[in-house]
Amino acid sequence: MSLLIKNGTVINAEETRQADVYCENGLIKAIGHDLDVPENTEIIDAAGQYIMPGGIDPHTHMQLPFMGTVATDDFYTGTAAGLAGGTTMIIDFVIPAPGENLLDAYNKWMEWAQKAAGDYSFHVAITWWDETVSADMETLVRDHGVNSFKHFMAYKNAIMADDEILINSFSRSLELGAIPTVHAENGELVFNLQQEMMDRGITGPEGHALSRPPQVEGEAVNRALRIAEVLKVPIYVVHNSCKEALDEITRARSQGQRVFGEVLASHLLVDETVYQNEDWETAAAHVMSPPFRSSEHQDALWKGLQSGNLHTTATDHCCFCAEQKAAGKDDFRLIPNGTAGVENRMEALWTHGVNKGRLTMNEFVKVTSTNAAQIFNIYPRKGSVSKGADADIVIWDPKAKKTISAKTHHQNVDFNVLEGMEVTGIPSHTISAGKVVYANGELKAVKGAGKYVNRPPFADYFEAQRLQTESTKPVAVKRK
Ligand code: DUC
Ligand code: ZN
Ligand code: ZN
Ligand code: ZN
Repeated sequence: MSLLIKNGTVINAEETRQADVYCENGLIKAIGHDLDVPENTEIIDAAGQYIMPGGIDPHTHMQLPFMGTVATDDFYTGTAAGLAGGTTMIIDFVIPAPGENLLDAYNKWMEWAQKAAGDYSFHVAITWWDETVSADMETLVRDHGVNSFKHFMAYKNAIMADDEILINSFSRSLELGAIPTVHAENGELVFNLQQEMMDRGITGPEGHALSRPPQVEGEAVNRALRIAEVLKVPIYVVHNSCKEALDEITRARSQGQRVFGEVLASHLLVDETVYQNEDWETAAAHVMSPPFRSSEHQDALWKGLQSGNLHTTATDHCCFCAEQKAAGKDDFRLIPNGTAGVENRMEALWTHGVNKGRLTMNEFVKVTSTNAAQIFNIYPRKGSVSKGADADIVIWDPKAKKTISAKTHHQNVDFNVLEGMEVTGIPSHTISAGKVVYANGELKAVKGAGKYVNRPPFADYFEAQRLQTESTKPVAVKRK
């Protein structure tokens, strides 16, 4: 099985060059000109197009059991939709219920993911704490290729991690060479504000946004970063949606902390007015956490990406249809949180990032693929069009146009938060493990073709963190 992509321009995070790319047995075998290839090699002419590393979406929730229901895109339909949009790998979340054994949960998710059409990996959430959790974290890192642990600082009475859990788990992560990640919202404050909204008779989706103001997020980001600072552990903050969150990250980074920040394409492109929509269903379809914000926050987030204080773009892809959202008809607290996006992230970011000069093409590759690969330690196998890397590639037609719509998307959900958005710059072909899985509008995803990607523990910056910890350990005062 061999494939030659000819006449295109290779765009990596660090370089742009004219070259042909030859793939064989799932890997990139050669890059250059006038390559010698076997006779039966499939050829794609990419003249006028860009050859980029396939997108990595580091934040998805396929078939997540959540808030009394299950997200509608499963690992097959969700990864297939990703492939249609140039995303060739997802990092999803194993979320054990409090008290549930971590390895049991991991195995359950692994079984669900066997039908994935593209590559996948797992962050594992720490939702409770005891010695067995600590031991299972080690097993996950050592034997199962998990190098990141997620903490929900919101969702009180469900999966919320309090400070005790954060501190135990962050410390353990440092010992294991794994990176802690946080969903940063103050869950106690959200709980309190939700009750206040209900008491005021605000039962609709606008109550969702009103109970999660930016300060709720800023406080939690600050708390997580300060805990990480004291424990000297690197940290990754998922879905930063507001200036308050970004400001904390920027401050901590300027003080030398190893902090990484993620932003969702939807937070960059959809604003808070959606919750004022008079149509309940439309407003409810946008309920996700953190909620959409005002344009002032969106501007700040774009600048965060530009300045390098935010590193990755994701979707938090978590689909619920109208009938599922309807569970919260009389109480916004019961509307399942989540929106779709895995299919549209790259084209929307290209259109509103590259085409508007907010991102260079190389920066686009960084924030859609390379940075995630580096932060989660799978680079250069992923996130790079280079010899020896996995042949996960998107061939990008910068002139092609389409209009995003739930009527035509591949995501298994009846709503698209980017409905009606016209994009210029979309994939002409997506290649996964050296095979063409999407070509000129035709999806050829293969159920079960995706592979689990092991992510080894980090060596270098964890060693650096440990050295710092050693050299700054307090000592007792010597007394006579
Ligand atoms: N936020 C969502 O909107 N959905 C899934 C989980 C989350 O944190
Ligand atoms: Zn050539
Ligand atoms: Zn979250
Ligand atoms: Zn999420």
